[in-house]
Amino acid sequence: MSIASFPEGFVWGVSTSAFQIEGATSADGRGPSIWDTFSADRAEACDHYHRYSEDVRLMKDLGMAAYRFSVSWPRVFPEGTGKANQAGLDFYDRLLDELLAAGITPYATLYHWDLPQALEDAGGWPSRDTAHRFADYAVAVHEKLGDRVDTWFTVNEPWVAAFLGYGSGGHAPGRAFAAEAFTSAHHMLLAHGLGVRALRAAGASKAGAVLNISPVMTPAQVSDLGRALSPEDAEAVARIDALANRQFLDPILRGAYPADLLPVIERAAGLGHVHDGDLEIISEPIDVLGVNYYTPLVVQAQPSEPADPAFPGSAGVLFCTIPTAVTAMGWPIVPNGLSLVLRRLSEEYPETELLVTENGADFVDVVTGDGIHDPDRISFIEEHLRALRTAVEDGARVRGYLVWTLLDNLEWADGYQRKFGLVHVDFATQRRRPKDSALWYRDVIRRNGLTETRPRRPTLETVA
Ligand code: PNW
Repeated sequence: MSIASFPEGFVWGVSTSAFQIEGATSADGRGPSIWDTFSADRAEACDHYHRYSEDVRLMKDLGMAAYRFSVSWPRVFPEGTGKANQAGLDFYDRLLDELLAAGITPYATLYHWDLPQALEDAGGWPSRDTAHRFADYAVAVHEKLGDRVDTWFTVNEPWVAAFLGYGSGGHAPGRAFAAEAFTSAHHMLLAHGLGVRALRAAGASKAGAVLNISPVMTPAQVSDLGRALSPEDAEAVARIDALANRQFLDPILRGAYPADLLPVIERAAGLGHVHDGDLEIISEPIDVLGVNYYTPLVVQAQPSEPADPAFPGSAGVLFCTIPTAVTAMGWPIVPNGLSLVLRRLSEEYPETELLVTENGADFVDVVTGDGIHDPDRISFIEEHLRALRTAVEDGARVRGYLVWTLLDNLEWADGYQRKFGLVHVDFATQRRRPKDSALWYRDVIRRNGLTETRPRRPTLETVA
């Protein structure tokens, strides 16, 4: 049996986030977050707050080397400011002890979208003060957990948090104003930079950002639709790439907003929120860039198209559906988008080490008495791992891969119907059962590689 192996020391694991699994939303003094307000009465999630031991045991049995979790800000600062709530921090203390006893390396994310409601009431991310409160919070968490966590991530996917939270309103806090989305994005970048500085000053050994990076393609690039790539298409691709990707990459890794994005920001929000010195803070060097990859954005020029509120400034750009297999959520499955992203990042930002911090998919699983069958998830992960391996062969510096996610969980505005887990959760009983994909992933980890060559899902021709 031939094995497509991965580099020695390649880190295998899973990612989760606090609000999506913990539940226990008022335990031990936790305050409300914007997601409690936005999706009231659904927050028991996986009751991980009480079942973390079982969940760590599951990860151990599956052979996970690393676990990326997020800390719930409103557990630590129920009112957003003031004195840290030790009872809330104690939960992560217990979790870390359990992880380390199981031989699993913890990666901690500080902000995975659960802003304390009190900070939203005081202005939320459109307010600059929130970035400073984030730095205070980073210090408090590091003080308690810094002896056992050596890799820290600041803000998860600022594009989603800023542009779905304050631009389209599809995510908490449900506001829909382009100006607020841009100022929120800047303040999340500032929070990242202030957080990295604070973590370093406190002695953290590795700190980084997690960005949702999508390759942006035109239909002419991903398939032959009989339409040549026009200069207008190329401009549409560049505009969406600036909004989705370079808006975050360039300030963090180059200390400047992309020149082609500045007029777009200025038209929507002015530039008064970008203070002198901010970009210097935001570009504080990082050790690792977390890459979340799910699906590409596919666009072409279409003059009559109105702007999409999640992409202010996108008038004249059509977001296209492409004839490829999709997940249950309807997200196109394009594995070599991951190769493109990893190659591009290692070419454009060669100093930065990469870690795939999220990749995964929701499917309709077949639940039977003898197991949970999810062949589509196995194919999805396998194809993305082959794509990752290709990028590594081409020289990309990728230190590991974390599946999104360990457990079926609370998928934000979509609630419980979306199943991204390697492990099935029966929400009536909280019973956990590993799916076929979990067992398959365990074997990949054991041999540090893939074996059988499965028939590949027919994919579109791409530029990769
Ligand atoms: C990521 N989009 O969210 C998050 O980091 C996870 O918490 C989430 O559960 C997972 O992916 C699956 O959705 C995204 O609209 C949410 O492009 C929305 C988008 C991308 C990522």
